[in-house]
Amino acid sequence: MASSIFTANFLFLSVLLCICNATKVHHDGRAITIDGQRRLLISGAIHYPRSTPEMWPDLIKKAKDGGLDAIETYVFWNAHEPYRRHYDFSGNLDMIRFIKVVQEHGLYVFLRIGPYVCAEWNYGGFPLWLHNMRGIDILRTTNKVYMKEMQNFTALIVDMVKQEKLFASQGGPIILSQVENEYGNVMTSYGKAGKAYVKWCAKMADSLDIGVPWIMCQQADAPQPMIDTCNGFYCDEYTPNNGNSPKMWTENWTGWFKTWGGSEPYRRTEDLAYATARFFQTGGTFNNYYMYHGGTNFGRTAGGPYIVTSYDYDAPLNEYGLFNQPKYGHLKELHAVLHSMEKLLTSGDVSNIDMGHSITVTVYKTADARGCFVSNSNITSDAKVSFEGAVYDVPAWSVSILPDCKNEAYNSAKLNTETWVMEKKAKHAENKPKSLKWVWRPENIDDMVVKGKGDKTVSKLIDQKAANDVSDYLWYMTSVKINENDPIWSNDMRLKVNCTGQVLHAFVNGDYLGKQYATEYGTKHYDFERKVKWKPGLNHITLLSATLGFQHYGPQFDVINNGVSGPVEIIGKKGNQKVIKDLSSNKWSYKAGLNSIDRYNKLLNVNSSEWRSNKLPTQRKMTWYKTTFKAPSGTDPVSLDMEGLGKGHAWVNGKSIGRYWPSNIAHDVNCTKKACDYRGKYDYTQCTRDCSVPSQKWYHVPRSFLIDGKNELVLFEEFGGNPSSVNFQTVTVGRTCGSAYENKTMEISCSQGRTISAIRFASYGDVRGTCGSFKKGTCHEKKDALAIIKKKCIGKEKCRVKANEIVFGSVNCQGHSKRLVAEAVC
Ligand SMILES: *[C@@H]1O[C@H](CO)[C@@H](O)[C@H](O)[C@H]1NC(C)=O
Ligand SMILES: *[C@@H]1O[C@H](CO)[C@@H](O)[C@H](O)[C@H]1NC(C)=O
Ligand SMILES: *[C@@H]1O[C@H](CO)[C@@H](O)[C@H](O)[C@H]1NC(C)=O
Ligand SMILES: *[C@@H]1O[C@H](CO)[C@@H](O)[C@H](O)[C@H]1NC(C)=O
Ligand SMILES: *[C@@H]1O[C@H](CO)[C@@H](O)[C@H](O)[C@H]1NC(C)=O
Ligand SMILES: *[C@@H]1O[C@H](CO)[C@@H](O)[C@H](O)[C@H]1NC(C)=O
Ligand SMILES: CC(=O)N[C@H]1CO[C@H](CO)[C@@H](O)[C@@H]1O
Repeated sequence: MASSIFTANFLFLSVLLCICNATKVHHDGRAITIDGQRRLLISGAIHYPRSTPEMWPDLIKKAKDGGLDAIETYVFWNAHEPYRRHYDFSGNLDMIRFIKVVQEHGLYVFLRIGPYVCAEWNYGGFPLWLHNMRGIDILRTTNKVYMKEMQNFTALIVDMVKQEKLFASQGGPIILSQVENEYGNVMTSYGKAGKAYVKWCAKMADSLDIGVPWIMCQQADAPQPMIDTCNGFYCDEYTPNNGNSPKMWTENWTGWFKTWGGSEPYRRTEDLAYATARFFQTGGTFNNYYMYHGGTNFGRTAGGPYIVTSYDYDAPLNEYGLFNQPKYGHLKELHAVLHSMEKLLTSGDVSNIDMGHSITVTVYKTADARGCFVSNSNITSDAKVSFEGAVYDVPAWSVSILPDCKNEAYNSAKLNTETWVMEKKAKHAENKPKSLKWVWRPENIDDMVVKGKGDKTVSKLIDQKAANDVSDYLWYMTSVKINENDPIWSNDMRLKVNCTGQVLHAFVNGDYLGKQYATEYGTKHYDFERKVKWKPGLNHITLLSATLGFQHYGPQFDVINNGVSGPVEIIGKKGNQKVIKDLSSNKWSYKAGLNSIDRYNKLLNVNSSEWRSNKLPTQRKMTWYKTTFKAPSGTDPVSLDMEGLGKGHAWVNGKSIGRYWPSNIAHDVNCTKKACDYRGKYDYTQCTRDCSVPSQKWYHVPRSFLIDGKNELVLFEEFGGNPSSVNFQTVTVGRTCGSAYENKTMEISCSQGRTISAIRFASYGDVRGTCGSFKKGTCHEKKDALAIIKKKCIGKEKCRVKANEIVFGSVNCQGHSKRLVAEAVC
C-alpha cells in the first residue's frame, strides 16, 4: 500500500514540476500560439549531420542574429540505425546535443522526424535493411512489417527527446514535430492503402503524446489534429485544409541542390525575399527556409542518385558556414520588419485593395495600429503606387512593407546589404600542390577480376539494394563457356550489359573493357556494350557497379532499380543474323565493397606496409593515394581542390569528406550569361552558373577534422587521375560590394580580421551594373564619392556610410530611386 501511495505522490510531483516550466504550444486558424500568444515565427533548416558539432554553435548564433525564431531539422534514420537495432548518435549524429545547442541560444526547434525525409539524402533516410526485411514489398504504405519498424524508430526518437525533456510541453525548445513528409505528392501511386497509411501515421504520431502540434507537409487530407502545410518556391496562393490550421510554409526553398554533371543553381535574393514577403502579406505566420545552412553530404549520405557532395543550396549561410551575402543580410532586415508587425499580422483585420496591373495593397488593422504591404507582382513593369496621399516606388516583382502604412521600411527588391564575392586562397607555401608528397598502393582486385571469387552465389542478377548499402560498390562475377563451333562464335562478339546503377566497370578474363556511367540526374537505364576477344573455353566476366546514392524521392522510389538490372548478354553474328546468349540467369557470384573500407565507410590498412613512394602512377584506376599536410593557418574554413582527379572518395585523418568527382564537367547549356533576372516565377533551371567546369572541384574539410601537426589525406581513386595538383585553400571574402538606397546606411566589411585594402568603385545616383561591373548612371553625385569612401573605409575591417545628400551633395535623378554603391577589395 505504502509504495503505491509513494508512486502516486511521485507522479503528482513530477507532473507539477513539468507544468512549472512547460510552454504551451497550440494553434488556431491564424497562427501557432505559445503560452496563449499568437506568434509570427521564422524558422530555418540546418541538418545536424551536414556540419560538425564544432560548427553548430556558430551556425545557430548566426541564425539567431539573422532574425530566426526556430531551427528546423530532419532526423536521419539510416544514419542513426545503420544496422537494425544498432544505433549511432555520436559526433555529428548527436541529435540531442544539437537540440540543446539550439536551446542554449534561446531558439525553438522544429523536429521533422519523418522518418522518410527525402532531403536529397541517401534513400530518403530509410535504411536499406528495412527494404530487405522479409514481408516488405514497398515502403510508406500499410504494410505491417514496415509500419512496425517506422513506429519503432519514431517512438525511439520521441522517447530520447522526452527523456531529455526537450519538448516545449516539458519545458524544452521543441515546439513542432513532423511525421511523414510530402506524402501528398505521391499518395495516389499507393492506391487505397495510401489514404489509410496517412490516417495511421496521424494516429500513431498522436498516440506518442508529445504535447506539441504535429505537422504533415504537402498533405491536403491530413486528418486533424495534424496541420497540413505548404512546401515550394512560393506559398502565397496556398490555403490549409482546415479553417483551424494556420497558414504555414515548411519548406521555402532558398536555392536548389546540385547534381553531378550539373551546373550550380542559385536563387536571386530579391526573388526569395519577394516570395517570403508575399507569404506574410497573404496571411502566412510561420515560414521555414529550406535550407538556412545546407552544408556537406559527408560519407555516403548524398542521395540521388547523382547529388554532389556539397549541399550548399545557395542558402543564407554557405556550405562553410559563412554569410552568403546579400541573401543573409537582406532577409535579416525583412525578419526585423515582420517581427515588428507580429501583433498586426497575427491578429489584425485584413483588407486587400486591388490596384490593377497585378498590384495589391494589403492593410492589417487592429484597434490601435495599422500596417501595410504593397506588392507588385507584375513581371515587367515597375510601379509608382499612390496610396493614401503618398506615392511609393515599387519595382516589378517586389513587395514594399510599410509598418505604419506611411513609411516604406522594406522593399524586397531594394538591397541595402553588401554582396560578398568569396575567394579561395592558397596563402601559405606549405599548402601549394608541390609541397605534397604522395604515396600510393593498388586496391587488390585480383580475387574478383582474375578469380571471380565472391562471398555469395545466386542464379540471377541482384539489385544493389540487396547488399544492404555496406558500400558504393558491388561486384558481379560469372563465367561462361564458349566454343568455336557454337552458333554464336564469330570475330565480332560483344558483351552487352543493361544497367541502372550509376557507374559500371567491366572486365573479361582479367582485362579491363572500360566503364560507363549515366549522364543524367535520375535513374536511367543505359547499355554498356563493348567488343570482346573471347577465348575458346571458359571466360570470366566481372562487372563492378558503383552507386552514387540510392533514389530518395518519387512514387515508390524505394523499389527503383539500382545496379546491373540486366539483361547481360553476349551478342554474336552469324551472317546477318544476330545471335544472343543471355547470361542473366547464370550462376553469379557477388562481393560487396572494397578490401580497404569497412561497412561503416571507415578506412582499413591505412598504415599497411604496401604503400609505395616510387613511380607515382597517374590515370590508374582502383588506386589509393596518401599524403600528409599542414593545416592552413588561421581560422578561415578550409577547402580541398581536387582538380586532376577522376572519381572516388576522400578522407582527412580518417574522417570522410565525401565522394569526389571533379572529372565530371557540368554539361548544362542553361548558364545565365548575364545576371539572372529575379523577376517572374523562379524554377531551379532558371538561374545557374559554372557551366563547362567540374560540377564540384572544391570539397569542404571542416576545421575540426584537422590537427596542429601532420594531417593525413587518403584518396580512393576509382576512375584514375592525377593527384599532383591537389591542394588546400582557405575560403575568404575577396571583394565586397556595398549598396544602400537613399537615407539608408551602406556597410562594407571584410570579416575575420581582414581590412579593406582598396576601393574600386563608388557612386551615388542611379548606378548601373552589378558587383564587379558597376558603372555610373545618368544621374550621379557631384562630390568625389570614390575619395569619400576611400577615406572612410581603407584600412578598416568594416565601415558604414550614410547614403544622402549631406554626404554626397544634391543629386537629381528625376524621381528615380538613388543608391550608394561601392566596390571594395579585402
Ligand atoms: C523497438 O523494437 C525492439 C525489438 O526489436 C524493442 O525492444 C523496443 O522496445 C522497440 N522500441 C520502441 C521504442 O518501441
Ligand atoms: C503589367 O504592367 C503593364 C504596364 O502597366 C500592363 O500593361 C500589364 O497588363 C501588366 N501585367 C499584368 C499581368 O498585370
Ligand atoms: C534495358 O532494360 C530495360 C528493362 O528491360 C529496357 O526497358 C531497356 O530498353 C533496356 N535498354 C536500355 C538501353 O534502356
Ligand atoms: C597509423 O600510424 C600513425 C603513426 O604511427 C598513427 O598515428 C595512426 O593512428 C595510425 N592509423 C591507424 C588507422 O592505425
Ligand atoms: C535548361 O532549361 C530548360 C528550360 O528551363 C529546362 O527544360 C531544361 O531541363 C534545362 N536543362 C538542364 C540541363 O537543366
Ligand atoms: C531622405 O531624407 C530626406 C531628408 O529627411 C527627405 O527629404 C527625403 O524625402 C528622404 N528620401 C527618402 C527616399 O526617404
Ligand atoms: C508546392 C510546390 O510548389 N511544389 C512544387 C515543388 O517543386 C516541384 C519541382 O519543382 C514542383 O513540381 C512542385 O509543384
